[in-house]
Amino acid sequence: MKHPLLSVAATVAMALGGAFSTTPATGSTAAGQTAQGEPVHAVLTSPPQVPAPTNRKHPAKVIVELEVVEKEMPISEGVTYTFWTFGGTVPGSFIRVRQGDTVEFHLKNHPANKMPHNIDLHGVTGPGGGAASSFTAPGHESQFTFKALNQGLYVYHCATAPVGMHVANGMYGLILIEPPEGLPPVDHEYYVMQGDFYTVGKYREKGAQPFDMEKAIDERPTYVVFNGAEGALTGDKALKAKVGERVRLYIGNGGPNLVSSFHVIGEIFDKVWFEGGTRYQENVQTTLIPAGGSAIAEFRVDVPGTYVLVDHSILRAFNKGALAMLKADGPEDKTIYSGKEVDAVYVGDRAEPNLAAVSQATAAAASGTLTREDQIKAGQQLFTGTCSVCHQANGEGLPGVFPPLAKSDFLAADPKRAIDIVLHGLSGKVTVNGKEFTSVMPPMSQLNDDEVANILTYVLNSWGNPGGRIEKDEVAKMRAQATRPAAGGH
Ligand code: HEC
Ligand SMILES: [Cu+2]
Repeated sequence: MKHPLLSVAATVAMALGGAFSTTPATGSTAAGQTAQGEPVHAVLTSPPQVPAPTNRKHPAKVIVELEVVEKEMPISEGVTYTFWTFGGTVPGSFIRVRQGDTVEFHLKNHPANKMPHNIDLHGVTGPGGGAASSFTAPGHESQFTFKALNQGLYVYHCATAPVGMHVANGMYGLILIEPPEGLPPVDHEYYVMQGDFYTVGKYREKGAQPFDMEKAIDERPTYVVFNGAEGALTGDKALKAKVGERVRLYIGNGGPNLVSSFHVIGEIFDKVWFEGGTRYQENVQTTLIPAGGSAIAEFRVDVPGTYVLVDHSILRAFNKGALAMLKADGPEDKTIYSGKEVDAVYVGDRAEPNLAAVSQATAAAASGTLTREDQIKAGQQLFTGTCSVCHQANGEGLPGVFPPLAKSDFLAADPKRAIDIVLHGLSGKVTVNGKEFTSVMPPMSQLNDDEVANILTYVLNSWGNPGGRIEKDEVAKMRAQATRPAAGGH
């Protein structure tokens, strides 16, 4: 209030605000509404489920009870991470209320937890979005009440210091504040939220992985995933729909650092309520979701198949985990799409949900009981989607383009040389089984030492190759000797 005249003008504008408002979408009309009827207990859901519409024609008092749970869960096959969660899942429980509702919010911090937490809901009008009123020590509960003034899809997150660490550990979720008339009905509503994670170990390095604050500050995530884990929504856990059905995705981005270029491979969004707001855009390929932001995307499934949800910053999808699936059953429509379904090559090892043998092999390696058979099984699963892309699943390669690994005399002549080929790639002329190849194999430097050892042991013991075994230490030694840049080719 520096200037008296300005402050008078502001007061007048505020007083007139309600009267001028013609659209029910803004907050001011909801401000005067009072809760009617008995208080309602909000039904919260775990991702990817979304609570049913409120189907209410009047504002109500809604009681929300959310518990913070710190727990170790898988972040990738054979990799665990200690997540801090709202409701036991990452992202946290989905909350659904109606514009004009009065929300009595209870935040509980489980007594077994180690850290204090609070909650900042972006759908709350008030200091800190509730954070200032919800600081809660382990074994305690806080309560505050807010009016849901503005409709929209809002992120909520923990805002306890160090905020970045709390968010990086998975402390975020979505709250939908429905417009008074509700949203148009659809066949399926799903809850998908992206997050970036920072572990001390490399991508897919097995075991319990601690948080790496330095990587987080540098914004160099080890994992970028949907719904808290690589593979949370692939294979048997894929989202489902049938041809002809309408699907609505409530998509959030918890960050803490990255912006998401959200895309569904093979679909076009009929509508996107961009930024989780009131208006929608139509016919969208990729929608940008800021950290701490959201979008609602809707599409009709016209042909059957597997649709792949990705962050189109595409290395995040194929090398950091930001890949989910929606599987649609139903009759084909050749007038829309001709066929050849599920591109296993495109989707890579995520097409096969089962990487269990890989973690078994890692566990066996840790306990010193790793057998050649363990390695072969793990290697087979890793070969799919990595080497099979070029050398084919049966190891036969493609004539004139990719040399065979099956009965390869080149491989048999010096099996250890294959370690170098996988780590650093191969180019120039090679002769395999009497046929010349002058092509380029890129370095597979994203694979860790275990993975290279297992894949090569599998190759050596398949398709009539001479057998034998490659050990992790041999790979480590070869990697350390590298004079060429790991991903440079040449
Ligand atoms: C992007 C395609 C591609 C991928 C993926 C790929 N390779 Fe290759 N690979 C090639 C090409 C091309 C050559 C021949 C290079 C040349 O002409 O100099 C080759 C050569 C080889 C050779 C030596 C020749 C032979 O047939 O014995 C081995 C061994 C080999 N690859 C193993 C692997 C393994 C194991 C993987 C998975 C970790 C893999 N490759 C992934 C394309 C690929
Ligand atoms: Cu927290």
